[in-house]
Amino acid sequence: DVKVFERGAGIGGTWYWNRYPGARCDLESDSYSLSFNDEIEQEWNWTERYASQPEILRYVNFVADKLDVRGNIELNTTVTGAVFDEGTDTWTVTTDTGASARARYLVSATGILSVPSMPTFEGMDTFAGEIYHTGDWPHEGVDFTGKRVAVIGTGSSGIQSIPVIAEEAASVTVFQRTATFTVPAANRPMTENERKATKRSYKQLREQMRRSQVGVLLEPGIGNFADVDLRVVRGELERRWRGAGMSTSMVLSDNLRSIEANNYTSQFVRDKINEIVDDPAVAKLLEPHDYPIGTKRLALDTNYYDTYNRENVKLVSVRDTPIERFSPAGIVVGDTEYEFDAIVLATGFDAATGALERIQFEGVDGRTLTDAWAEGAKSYLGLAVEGFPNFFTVTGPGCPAILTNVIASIEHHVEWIADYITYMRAEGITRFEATPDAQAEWVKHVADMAAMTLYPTAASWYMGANVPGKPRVFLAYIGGLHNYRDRCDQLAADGYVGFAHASDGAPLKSEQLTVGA
Ligand code: N01
Repeated sequence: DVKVFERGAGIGGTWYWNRYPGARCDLESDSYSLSFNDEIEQEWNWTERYASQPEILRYVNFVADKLDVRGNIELNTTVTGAVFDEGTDTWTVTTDTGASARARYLVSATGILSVPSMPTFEGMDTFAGEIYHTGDWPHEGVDFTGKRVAVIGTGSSGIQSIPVIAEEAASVTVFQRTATFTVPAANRPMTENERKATKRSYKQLREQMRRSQVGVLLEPGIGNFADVDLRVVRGELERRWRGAGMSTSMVLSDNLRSIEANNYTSQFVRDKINEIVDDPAVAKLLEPHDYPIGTKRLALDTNYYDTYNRENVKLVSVRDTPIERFSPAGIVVGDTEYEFDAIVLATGFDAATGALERIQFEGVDGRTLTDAWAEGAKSYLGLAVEGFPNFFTVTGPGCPAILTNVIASIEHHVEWIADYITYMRAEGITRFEATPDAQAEWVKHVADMAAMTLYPTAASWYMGANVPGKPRVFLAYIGGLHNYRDRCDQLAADGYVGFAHASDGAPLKSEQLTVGA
């Protein structure tokens, strides 16, 4: 018996909200899709190598209809609070519509990148034109024809939207604080033969994905920097640049552990930028130098660097001289006022913890999740939080999801949670809770693993570094989906090691609850 509350007027989460021009997935369509239902796999036809946002949203709706789950979902409903009652081992959930629900289990599926990070520039409310955020794009679309458009932010969302907006707008001015590494997506239509071949091999493909480091099949590295002939590395980088997507930065096996290896790969991309961009001064500004390649999410683009060769596109670096304020006419940087009709904020998200911390969760003794995470998010396996019994977090902080094909991680979590609930019902358990020791050990393990890599050297959203005041904690387990799955399976087989159980709650009819669709 499942009740789902969803803030949106429709389902789809990320793919419901992020409707900015050029939005598409950076993992291949046949990998970035659900694996648990043969009929869905066989009936759905992906049209492009990397699916666009509208196509993924159509897919989500196709799945919901196929599985007939819409009846369980209450749309247009924002969960505001959830309080655990120790007398009955139940959660009571409250919402902004007045609807509420009581349930034995509470499952958050509120997403990793679901709360747009809104900058607070002085004078924002005085700007006479329109302001849009890529993560909350108007559903009716935006017509930029003839408009002077500013884009602030050059992460994946900026990198995808800038080339498309530039084709339509009179002019585009990009305000870049940190140059991002991006590689060509080499997107193209899928052929009927490719679709047939994938459908025939889905079973093996999915199994390989589950047993992989990142939940998707990428080309392996060819060796460590110290051991390989650099002419071979260069040749392989050139080959992968033409269409290997995420694998492009992984030619050197130690790319995320050795700064020498990483420098080599980073320089290859910088050389490419200089080959593509006509104006050497613009190319110089576009060269990323602030972090090792791969320690922030690698972007996949379509014509991003080429776009800076267009007459109507201008790049303004705000690295050394930040945006001072918005004015009625536009944006002021230093002594210059730039005038615009519209400003696009591609400024990212309050990732991983943002959506959860906006709900007033009260666990044991009335302690809130915000208090529990005041010094940084802590969780056991990214699935449960000490002090918050009967509460599961799908893709919670400390699980591998951020660094993987998120669909593969979500499927693992959902299956594991369902198995655990089945186990508890069979055992007559009415309450589970992560133990303090298990959580502390996991948090330390996640941090130790991250410290073995270059990841913590980047001021990334993986570290919470993009949100002013957010504690800097590496929010993902880098040990790989395969190892994580093994660990979760083993502790389940051993009787759910690391969880405390009790069996004294009052019996409930309604037992499961999910927030987020
Ligand atoms: O957000 P981001 P995003 N003044 O945080 C800049 C996924 N995704 O929405 O780096 C000036 O990466 C900020 O600058 P800096 C993917 O996982 C996937 O682009 O903080 N600039 C940065 O350039 C991705 O990693 C897909 O110095 C300011 C940008 O805004 C994640 O979502 C597509 C600023 C934010 O970049 C987030 O990507 C899109 C300020 N005050 C997204 N504040 C695909 O599947 C922020 N910035 C392809």
